[in-house]
Amino acid sequence: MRLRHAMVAIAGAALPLVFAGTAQASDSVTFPLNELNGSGAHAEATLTVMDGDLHVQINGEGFTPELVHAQHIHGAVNGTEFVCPGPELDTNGDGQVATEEGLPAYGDVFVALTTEGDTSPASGLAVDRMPVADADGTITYDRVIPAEMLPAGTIDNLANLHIVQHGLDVNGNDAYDFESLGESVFAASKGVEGVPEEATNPATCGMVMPHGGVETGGAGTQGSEQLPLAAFGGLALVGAAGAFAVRRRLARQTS
Ligand SMILES: [Cu+2]
Repeated sequence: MRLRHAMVAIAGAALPLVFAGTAQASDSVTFPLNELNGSGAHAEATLTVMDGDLHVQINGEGFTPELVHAQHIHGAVNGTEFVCPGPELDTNGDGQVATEEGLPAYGDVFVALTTEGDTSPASGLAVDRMPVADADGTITYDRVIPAEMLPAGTIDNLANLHIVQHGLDVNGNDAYDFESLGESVFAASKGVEGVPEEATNPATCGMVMPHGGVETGGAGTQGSEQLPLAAFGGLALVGAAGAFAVRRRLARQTS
Protein backbone atom coordinates (compact mmCIF):
# COMPACT_ATOMS: atom_id res chain seq x y z
CA MET A 1 0.00 0.00 0.00
CA ARG A 2 2.90 2.28 0.68
CA LEU A 3 3.95 1.99 -2.95
CA ARG A 4 0.47 2.72 -4.19
CA HIS A 5 0.27 5.85 -2.11
CA ALA A 6 3.60 6.97 -3.47
CA MET A 7 2.39 6.38 -7.00
CA VAL A 8 -0.78 8.37 -6.42
CA ALA A 9 1.23 11.16 -4.89
CA ILE A 10 3.60 11.51 -7.79
CA ALA A 11 1.07 10.87 -10.51
CA GLY A 12 -0.24 14.36 -10.29
CA ALA A 13 2.97 16.18 -9.50
CA ALA A 14 6.28 14.64 -10.42
CA LEU A 15 5.57 12.89 -13.69
CA PRO A 16 4.79 15.96 -15.79
CA LEU A 17 8.06 17.46 -14.56
CA VAL A 18 10.18 14.38 -14.98
CA PHE A 19 8.81 13.56 -18.37
CA ALA A 20 8.30 17.10 -19.58
CA GLY A 21 8.41 17.13 -23.33
CA THR A 22 6.39 13.98 -23.83
CA ALA A 23 2.91 14.40 -25.19
CA GLN A 24 1.33 12.81 -22.14
CA ALA A 25 2.40 11.08 -18.98
CA SER A 26 3.54 7.56 -19.69
CA ASP A 27 5.94 5.13 -18.12
CA SER A 28 7.73 2.28 -19.73
CA VAL A 29 9.75 -0.66 -18.48
CA THR A 30 11.71 -3.23 -20.45
CA PHE A 31 12.73 -6.58 -19.01
CA PRO A 32 14.05 -9.90 -20.32
CA LEU A 33 12.04 -13.08 -20.67
CA ASN A 34 14.55 -15.77 -19.92
CA GLU A 35 14.71 -19.31 -21.24
CA LEU A 36 12.90 -22.02 -19.33
CA ASN A 37 12.97 -25.77 -19.77
CA GLY A 38 15.85 -25.67 -22.22
CA SER A 39 13.60 -24.12 -24.84
CA GLY A 40 16.39 -22.13 -26.48
CA ALA A 41 14.01 -19.17 -26.56
CA HIS A 42 14.39 -15.76 -25.03
CA ALA A 43 12.63 -12.46 -25.46
CA GLU A 44 12.43 -8.89 -24.32
CA ALA A 45 9.19 -7.34 -23.15
CA THR A 46 8.30 -3.67 -22.87
CA LEU A 47 5.27 -2.55 -20.91
CA THR A 48 4.14 1.02 -21.33
CA VAL A 49 1.38 2.53 -19.25
CA MET A 50 -0.48 5.25 -21.09
CA ASP A 51 -3.52 6.81 -19.44
CA GLY A 52 -4.44 3.50 -17.86
CA ASP A 53 -4.03 1.48 -21.03
CA LEU A 54 -1.22 -1.09 -21.19
CA HIS A 55 0.94 -1.28 -24.29
CA VAL A 56 2.61 -4.69 -24.44
CA GLN A 57 5.51 -5.27 -26.81
CA ILE A 58 7.40 -8.56 -26.94
CA ASN A 59 10.26 -9.44 -29.26
CA GLY A 60 11.65 -12.95 -28.96
CA GLU A 61 13.72 -15.49 -30.81
CA GLY A 62 14.63 -19.13 -30.58
CA PHE A 63 11.04 -20.32 -30.40
CA THR A 64 9.88 -23.48 -32.14
CA PRO A 65 9.22 -22.15 -35.65
CA GLU A 66 5.79 -21.90 -37.18
CA LEU A 67 4.02 -23.03 -34.05
CA VAL A 68 1.70 -21.09 -31.78
CA HIS A 69 3.07 -19.88 -28.47
CA ALA A 70 0.49 -18.99 -25.84
CA GLN A 71 1.61 -16.13 -23.63
CA HIS A 72 0.20 -14.60 -20.50
CA ILE A 73 0.74 -12.14 -17.77
CA HIS A 74 0.80 -14.32 -14.67
CA GLY A 75 0.35 -13.36 -11.05
CA ALA A 76 -2.19 -11.55 -8.93
CA VAL A 77 -2.88 -8.15 -7.43
CA ASN A 78 -3.16 -9.27 -3.81
CA GLY A 79 0.43 -8.34 -2.98
CA THR A 80 1.86 -11.80 -3.46
CA GLU A 81 5.41 -11.69 -4.75
CA PHE A 82 5.79 -14.14 -7.59
CA VAL A 83 9.00 -15.41 -9.15
CA CYS A 84 9.94 -17.32 -12.26
CA PRO A 85 10.18 -21.02 -11.40
CA GLY A 86 13.41 -22.89 -10.98
CA PRO A 87 14.06 -26.52 -11.89
CA GLU A 88 13.24 -27.62 -8.35
CA LEU A 89 9.56 -27.21 -9.20
CA ASP A 90 9.74 -30.17 -11.59
CA THR A 91 7.85 -32.26 -9.09
CA ASN A 92 7.10 -35.16 -11.41
CA GLY A 93 10.73 -35.45 -12.49
CA ASP A 94 10.17 -35.35 -16.25
CA GLY A 95 12.89 -32.74 -16.71
CA GLN A 96 10.42 -29.94 -17.37
CA VAL A 97 8.70 -27.42 -15.15
CA ALA A 98 5.21 -27.77 -16.53
CA THR A 99 2.77 -24.89 -16.43
CA GLU A 100 0.87 -26.33 -13.49
CA GLU A 101 4.13 -27.08 -11.66
CA GLY A 102 5.20 -23.46 -12.10
CA LEU A 103 1.92 -21.95 -10.92
CA PRO A 104 3.00 -21.75 -7.25
CA ALA A 105 5.96 -19.63 -8.39
CA TYR A 106 4.49 -17.35 -11.05
CA GLY A 107 0.83 -17.49 -10.20
CA ASP A 108 -2.16 -18.23 -12.37
CA VAL A 109 -2.97 -16.69 -15.73
CA PHE A 110 -3.90 -13.05 -15.06
CA VAL A 111 -4.09 -11.57 -18.55
CA ALA A 112 -4.03 -13.62 -21.75
CA LEU A 113 -1.77 -11.83 -24.22
CA THR A 114 -3.83 -12.65 -27.26
CA THR A 115 -3.40 -10.98 -30.62
CA GLU A 116 -7.02 -9.81 -30.73
CA GLY A 117 -10.26 -9.97 -28.79
CA ASP A 118 -10.67 -11.11 -25.22
CA THR A 119 -7.66 -11.01 -22.89
CA SER A 120 -9.23 -12.56 -19.81
CA PRO A 121 -7.89 -15.81 -18.33
CA ALA A 122 -10.70 -17.55 -20.22
CA SER A 123 -8.61 -16.91 -23.34
CA GLY A 124 -5.52 -18.47 -21.81
CA LEU A 125 -5.60 -21.36 -24.24
CA ALA A 126 -7.10 -19.48 -27.21
CA VAL A 127 -4.42 -20.81 -29.52
CA ASP A 128 -6.15 -19.34 -32.58
CA ARG A 129 -5.46 -15.86 -31.13
CA MET A 130 -1.95 -16.38 -29.80
CA PRO A 131 1.32 -15.41 -31.53
CA VAL A 132 2.87 -17.82 -34.01
CA ALA A 133 6.64 -17.94 -34.36
CA ASP A 134 7.86 -17.34 -37.89
CA ALA A 135 10.08 -19.71 -39.85
CA ASP A 136 13.13 -18.36 -38.00
CA GLY A 137 11.55 -18.84 -34.57
CA THR A 138 10.96 -15.14 -34.07
CA ILE A 139 7.94 -13.79 -32.23
CA THR A 140 6.87 -10.18 -32.47
CA TYR A 141 3.93 -9.02 -30.40
CA ASP A 142 2.53 -5.52 -30.12
CA ARG A 143 -0.83 -4.75 -28.60
CA VAL A 144 -2.44 -2.00 -26.58
CA ILE A 145 -4.82 -3.46 -24.03
CA PRO A 146 -7.39 -0.80 -23.11
CA ALA A 147 -7.84 0.05 -19.45
CA GLU A 148 -11.36 -1.35 -19.42
CA MET A 149 -10.03 -4.79 -20.41
CA LEU A 150 -7.46 -4.93 -17.63
CA PRO A 151 -8.35 -6.56 -14.30
CA ALA A 152 -8.74 -4.09 -11.46
CA GLY A 153 -5.40 -3.20 -9.92
CA THR A 154 -3.29 -4.28 -12.88
CA ILE A 155 -1.37 -1.04 -13.31
CA ASP A 156 -0.81 -0.51 -9.59
CA ASN A 157 0.52 -4.04 -9.20
CA LEU A 158 2.56 -4.42 -12.37
CA ALA A 159 5.73 -4.83 -10.32
CA ASN A 160 4.39 -8.13 -8.95
CA LEU A 161 3.42 -9.61 -12.32
CA HIS A 162 5.25 -11.78 -14.84
CA ILE A 163 5.10 -12.67 -18.47
CA VAL A 164 5.32 -16.33 -19.44
CA GLN A 165 5.47 -17.67 -22.99
CA HIS A 166 4.61 -21.27 -23.62
CA GLY A 167 5.36 -24.02 -26.11
CA LEU A 168 8.56 -25.86 -26.91
CA ASP A 169 9.55 -28.81 -29.03
CA VAL A 170 11.21 -31.11 -26.51
CA ASN A 171 11.98 -34.05 -28.81
CA GLY A 172 13.07 -31.96 -31.77
CA ASN A 173 10.59 -33.11 -34.38
CA ASP A 174 9.37 -29.57 -35.17
CA ALA A 175 5.91 -30.23 -33.78
CA TYR A 176 3.94 -30.32 -30.56
CA ASP A 177 3.22 -33.99 -30.03
CA PHE A 178 2.54 -36.51 -27.30
CA GLU A 179 5.73 -38.53 -27.78
CA SER A 180 7.98 -36.89 -25.24
CA LEU A 181 5.74 -35.50 -22.53
CA GLY A 182 2.24 -36.76 -23.20
CA GLU A 183 -0.91 -34.71 -22.79
CA SER A 184 -1.01 -31.29 -21.16
CA VAL A 185 -2.07 -31.62 -17.55
CA PHE A 186 -2.67 -27.88 -17.44
CA ALA A 187 -4.91 -27.83 -20.49
CA ALA A 188 -6.86 -30.82 -19.21
CA SER A 189 -7.33 -29.02 -15.89
CA LYS A 190 -8.97 -26.20 -17.86
CA GLY A 191 -11.26 -28.64 -19.61
CA VAL A 192 -9.32 -28.70 -22.91
CA GLU A 193 -8.45 -32.26 -23.90
CA GLY A 194 -5.95 -33.48 -26.48
CA VAL A 195 -3.35 -30.73 -26.09
CA PRO A 196 0.28 -31.91 -26.00
CA GLU A 197 2.25 -30.98 -22.91
CA GLU A 198 4.87 -29.54 -25.27
CA ALA A 199 2.36 -26.86 -26.31
CA THR A 200 1.75 -25.60 -22.80
CA ASN A 201 5.06 -25.99 -20.99
CA PRO A 202 6.75 -22.64 -20.35
CA ALA A 203 9.45 -21.58 -22.81
CA THR A 204 10.34 -18.21 -21.27
CA CYS A 205 9.55 -16.27 -18.11
CA GLY A 206 10.33 -12.74 -17.05
CA MET A 207 9.54 -10.68 -13.99
CA VAL A 208 8.48 -7.08 -14.44
CA MET A 209 10.47 -6.28 -11.34
CA PRO A 210 13.10 -8.75 -10.16
CA HIS A 211 12.32 -10.23 -6.78
CA GLY A 212 13.87 -8.37 -3.86
CA GLY A 213 13.52 -4.76 -4.98
CA VAL A 214 11.90 -1.79 -3.34
CA GLU A 215 8.60 -3.47 -2.67
CA THR A 216 10.10 -5.96 -0.22
CA GLY A 217 12.19 -3.37 1.56
CA GLY A 218 14.31 -6.15 3.04
CA ALA A 219 17.51 -6.13 1.09
CA GLY A 220 17.77 -2.37 0.87
CA THR A 221 19.76 -2.54 -2.33
CA GLN A 222 19.99 0.47 -4.59
CA GLY A 223 21.10 -1.29 -7.71
CA SER A 224 19.68 -1.68 -11.15
CA GLU A 225 17.05 -4.07 -9.85
CA GLN A 226 15.03 -1.08 -8.75
CA LEU A 227 15.03 0.78 -12.02
CA PRO A 228 12.07 -1.05 -13.52
CA LEU A 229 10.04 -0.12 -10.48
CA ALA A 230 11.09 3.49 -10.90
CA ALA A 231 9.49 3.42 -14.30
CA PHE A 232 6.22 2.45 -12.69
CA GLY A 233 6.00 5.17 -10.12
CA GLY A 234 8.73 4.46 -7.61
CA LEU A 235 10.26 7.79 -8.51
CA ALA A 236 9.69 9.13 -5.06
CA LEU A 237 11.71 6.23 -3.69
CA VAL A 238 14.50 6.07 -6.22
CA GLY A 239 14.66 9.63 -7.46
CA ALA A 240 14.34 11.37 -10.76
CA ALA A 241 17.91 10.60 -11.77
CA GLY A 242 17.06 6.92 -11.73
CA ALA A 243 14.05 7.54 -13.88
CA PHE A 244 16.09 9.37 -16.45
CA ALA A 245 18.56 6.51 -16.46
CA VAL A 246 15.70 4.18 -17.30
CA ARG A 247 14.54 6.40 -20.10
CA ARG A 248 18.00 6.62 -21.57
CA ARG A 249 18.45 2.88 -21.33
CA LEU A 250 15.13 2.28 -23.02
CA ALA A 251 15.97 4.75 -25.73
CA ARG A 252 19.19 2.93 -26.49
CA GLN A 253 17.49 -0.42 -26.62
CA THR A 254 14.79 0.70 -28.96
CA SER A 255 16.94 2.77 -31.28
CU1 LIG B 1 1.08 -18.62 -19.10
